[in-house]
Amino acid sequence: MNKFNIFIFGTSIFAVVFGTITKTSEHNKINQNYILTYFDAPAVGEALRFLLSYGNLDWVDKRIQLRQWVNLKHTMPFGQMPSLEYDGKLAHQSVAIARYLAKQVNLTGNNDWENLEIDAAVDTITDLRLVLVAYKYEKDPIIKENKKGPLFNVTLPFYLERLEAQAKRNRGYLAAEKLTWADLFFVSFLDYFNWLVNKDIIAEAPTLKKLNQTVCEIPNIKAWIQSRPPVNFNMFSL
Ligand SMILES: N[C@@H](CCC(=O)N[C@@H](CS)C(=O)NCC(=O)O)C(=O)O
Repeated sequence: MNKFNIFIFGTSIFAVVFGTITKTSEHNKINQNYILTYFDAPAVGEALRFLLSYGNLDWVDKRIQLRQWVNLKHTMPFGQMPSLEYDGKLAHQSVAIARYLAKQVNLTGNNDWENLEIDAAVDTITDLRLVLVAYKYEKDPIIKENKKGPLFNVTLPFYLERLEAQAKRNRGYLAAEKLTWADLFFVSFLDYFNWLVNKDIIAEAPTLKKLNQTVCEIPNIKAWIQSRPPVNFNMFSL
């Protein structure tokens, strides 16, 4: 090897080493953790916290107080939370995020039809949530009183009888005859639903009660429930 070749060889080694260092430090700049941003409440964010905990993923639980929200709202893709940050990217829409996380933690169906059943269960739970929220936040006391009978005597039994039957048909789960993200989604909402209507909505649904117990006893979920900040719904009582 003459002097020139040694120079070229040395330069190449330097380029490779330097390039690798540069790439690594750029790579390190990108945050590989998931950052879940939501209000300091369960509601629409809790299903995502359940899924991140279930999969033991590396995640940050970023909780926003109402007084901070005014300065943060414009940073969210559609002005709402939750959002999920990952690898320099920002996602929104809780159900889309939940479906993505379910894929990461293997809580999806085994085929397209099972995934359809899971999606339908999740959409049904969202339909129920919207009914309960509309009742809870009805400002006109007369309209609220008029909604009470139909909600408690017709709508809630309608949903719960069907969800109970669905769980019975699916070996105790909401879809696909196995534990899926629909089950975590449902159980994550239960405390919130009960708070919205001030009653235990699954009190007379033994299969759903068992499902609640099954999900809450999954070790990673149990650990999350035990370690999470105190549950606070009142921040939504605007
Ligand atoms: N479809 C959206 C709804 C999100 C949503 O309604 N977020 C509410 C909190 S639960 C929010 O950000 N409210 C504050 C605001 O709109 O300024 C999702 O599921 O992510």
